[in-house]
Amino acid sequence: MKTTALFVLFMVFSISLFAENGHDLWLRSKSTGKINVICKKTSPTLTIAIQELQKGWQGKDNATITLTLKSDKALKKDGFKFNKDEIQAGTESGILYGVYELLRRQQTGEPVEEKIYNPSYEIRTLNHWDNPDGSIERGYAGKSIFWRNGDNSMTVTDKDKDLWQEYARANASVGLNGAVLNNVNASPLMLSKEYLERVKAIAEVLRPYGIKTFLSVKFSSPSQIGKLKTSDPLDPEVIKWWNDKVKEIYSIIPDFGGFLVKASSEGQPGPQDYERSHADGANMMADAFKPFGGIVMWRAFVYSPNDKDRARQAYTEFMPLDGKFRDNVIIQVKNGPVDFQPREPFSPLFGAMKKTSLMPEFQITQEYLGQAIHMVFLGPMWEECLKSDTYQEGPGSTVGRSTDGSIYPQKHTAIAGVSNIGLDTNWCGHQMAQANWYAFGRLAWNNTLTSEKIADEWIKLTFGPVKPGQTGSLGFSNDWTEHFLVPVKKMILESREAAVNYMMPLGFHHIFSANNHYGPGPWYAPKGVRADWTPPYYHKADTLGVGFDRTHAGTDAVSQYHEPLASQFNDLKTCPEIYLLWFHHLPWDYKVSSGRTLWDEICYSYEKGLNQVRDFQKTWDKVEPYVDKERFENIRSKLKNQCRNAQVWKDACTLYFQQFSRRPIPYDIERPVYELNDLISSEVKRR
Ligand code: GCW
Repeated sequence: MKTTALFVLFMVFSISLFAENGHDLWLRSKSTGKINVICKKTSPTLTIAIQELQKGWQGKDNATITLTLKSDKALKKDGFKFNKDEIQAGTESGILYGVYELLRRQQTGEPVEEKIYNPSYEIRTLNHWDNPDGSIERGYAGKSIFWRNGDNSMTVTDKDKDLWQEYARANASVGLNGAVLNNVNASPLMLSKEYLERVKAIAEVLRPYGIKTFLSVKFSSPSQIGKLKTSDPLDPEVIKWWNDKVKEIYSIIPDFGGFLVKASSEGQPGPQDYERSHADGANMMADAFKPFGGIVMWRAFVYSPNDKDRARQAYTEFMPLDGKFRDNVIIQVKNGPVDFQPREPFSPLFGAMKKTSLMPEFQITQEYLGQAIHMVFLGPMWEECLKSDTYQEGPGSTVGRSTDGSIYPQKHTAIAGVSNIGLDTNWCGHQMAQANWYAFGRLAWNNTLTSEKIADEWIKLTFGPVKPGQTGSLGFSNDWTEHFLVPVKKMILESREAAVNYMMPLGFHHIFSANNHYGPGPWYAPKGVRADWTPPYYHKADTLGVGFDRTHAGTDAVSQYHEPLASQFNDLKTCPEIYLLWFHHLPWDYKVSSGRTLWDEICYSYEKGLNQVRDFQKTWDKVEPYVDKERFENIRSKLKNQCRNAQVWKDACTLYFQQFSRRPIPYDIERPVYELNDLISSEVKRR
């Protein structure tokens, strides 16, 4: 008897913990019952919706669901409504999103509330920084799924199509509806006939999942591939070239989304090469799109080497252009004023440009957050940004509300995330990094969701037991919830703050080594490298103190924020401590709120971050019985690496800054285990 029970228990475990390589993402769940679907229309999208219901149904056996295409004034494009046993939407993609929402609710055990679900943004897009040769700028999960090098680089294989379909499905399942297929540092090649044919093939696979394709373009394309003498946006031949190109694209891809443009930025060509403004450049392209309904996403990521404060420049360049852009131009603004740092205050452009559509750009790929080695859940970072109050139209004018059409009547609303996926089997390099793809999609759909809610869903879908009968609302046993969900969720939710602590606490930013943006390099300042590409420009440490003075007495970047923020950031008494060294240059013995000196607090923060990672390791080891071996080991070995690197960060930064502070590392924290010189020389070798 006893042996049989043990055997049954063994079977249950071996079934629910079968090896998983992570390729199925958060879409692992299988149907446990039969479902009848009534749908009067047929189409590729509706067929997918029906099949998804059949594949994933976890509700009452033999239930009937009706899919109804019917508009309703309260339904936005892509929105849907749950009525009793019915999903109603005005568009086919709305039906598909309704299906995914219903299935997610079944799988995570959430009630299916009968109400309307509308997306926060009209365009919810991934930006792929993929190059035509298949490499990916700041990609850490293998090569591009879209492009490759070699003789057959343009041949579309069945394998390509299968992968693109899986990609499309994953995106649609979280509500994403756009994909920019190539790097913003764009190759003009992308607009050639050959490449457009491949874009067409990709678009065909993505289309039934409601996903539109977009391309990044190089501003100098008319002169580079069009053989024109200039790419001046006001030149009639240039205007004609772009008009013809856009027309050609629509003849190949009739539902093409539009262009993403990085111009007059980091050495990329742009309108400023011809003494024209960003508005001249963007509007010229926007006019070409007008007849087709396409849009131009124009990036505001600009900074010149000569300015004394990089953080001020996007605002300085773009504010005078407010109101000068066509209504099918959206200015794409990174969350912070510098560059996807572990922590930045929000970009002051949000809410400030009142007559121009603005869209947030987040970075899913962890360029500055440990790449595919560190576990850093970015939900809390994006939530922090979206919920930041700009005060532009009084309290409550959050970044989210000032970009999603709630406050300003934008013709188009959009949000972009720089993708973290590649050809790696698990898509993202790190199993946990899948959570960031998921979180971006969920926030793009609903920018008021909490990270806690998103983490909860993702963990249940990604690690929940999958044995038939064990999923769904009844599927999460108390044991699993207590010993897996709760600790893993806590760990994930803490991970971003931990990264800030062991990398750049208290408002430090951009103190990375060289251009790889992985490890610490507060010392990095070789001769000949642009000052604003070296950390001393940002930390400004000397024997008197540390930090960037952006107050009225300094570069006055604080004035770009609406009151009461300008005063709050300017005044040491009210500046949030998380932004202390972002806005202030302070003496080492300045007293922070804990009562410690600034120097001691810096050391304690690094120590805290490192200890947090050590705790993550302990948490993860304890959940071993609840995870399949492959994914367990992947995460365990990554955490080990993360811990070693957190130690490097702590030692490098405390020892480096100690040269200026000339104070002891507080005696009750662990002593450094590395020598500063060794860290510097090993970093120099890696450059
Ligand atoms: O974060 C920086 C990156 C560049 C990137 C640039 C941008 C695509 O280091 O690799 O280029 O931002 O966003 O344009």
